[in-house]
Amino acid sequence: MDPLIIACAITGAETSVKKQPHLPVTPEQQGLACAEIFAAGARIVHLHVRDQNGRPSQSLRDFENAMTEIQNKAPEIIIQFSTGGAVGESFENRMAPLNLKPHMASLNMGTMNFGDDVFMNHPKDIQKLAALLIDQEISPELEIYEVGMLEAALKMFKKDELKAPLHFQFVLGVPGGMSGEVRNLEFLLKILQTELKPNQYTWAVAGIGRHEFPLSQKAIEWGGHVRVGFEDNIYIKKGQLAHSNAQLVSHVVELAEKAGRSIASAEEARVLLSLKS
Ligand code: KMH
Ligand code: ZN
Repeated sequence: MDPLIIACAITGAETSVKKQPHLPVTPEQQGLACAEIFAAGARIVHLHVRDQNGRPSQSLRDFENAMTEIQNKAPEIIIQFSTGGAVGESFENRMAPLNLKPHMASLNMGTMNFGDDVFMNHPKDIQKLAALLIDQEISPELEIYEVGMLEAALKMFKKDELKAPLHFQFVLGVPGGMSGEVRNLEFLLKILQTELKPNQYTWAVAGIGRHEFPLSQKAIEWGGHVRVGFEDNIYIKKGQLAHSNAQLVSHVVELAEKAGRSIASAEEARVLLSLKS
């Protein structure tokens, strides 16, 4: 089995400092968090940033400030920008920070209810962003919240609007998408295995809330990769807040060690994901 790539979504757009006091929101805090998660075993940071008032931001300047700190404190980490931002952000704003040329960027594969909101991803915008990422050699991570989005990604691949190797992130447990039951991951993987050749894709799972570690365990066992972090889950165990993103990463490393799966080095992660930049 390939070594395990752990990604960490350190901040997100929906998590608040009120709910998780250790949430990194300033560029300095995000740089420090990246040094800690990298030391713990994470190789990718999925990055949302905040403005000076702690509000979700898609401003290029805010991304630049965070990126500078991250590159100083964790020079080897793979930086993946969120292009999802916060619900309600215009697609134009969501794409703007890509001028900074991160290694990777998320590409959300469809529109969905997102809790009490609607997370808009118009097909035309998805196509436009996919083309931009290919052109700029920024590797897309395909964010899949339900099966229709996987079908949409496969259709785009067949039309050559997405290129192999594809990297899928199954984000399971968002109210409005598929729930975080293991059977849902199994179902999605069956489709991947039917439709694609093994060398055409890699996959990871991000379980929301209490689903984070049970789904991580399955990804470790089944040859996938894992995302954890305060964007998805703020607890280390039921009712106990995690004291850092790195604590969540360390827990996954322990699960991998118990299962006999090695952790990818930064270089191995770059090769497994065929990163160009
Ligand atoms: N904040 C969510 C509405 C992404 O980063 O690409 C969307 C999100 C996805 O977090
Ligand atoms: Zn995100």
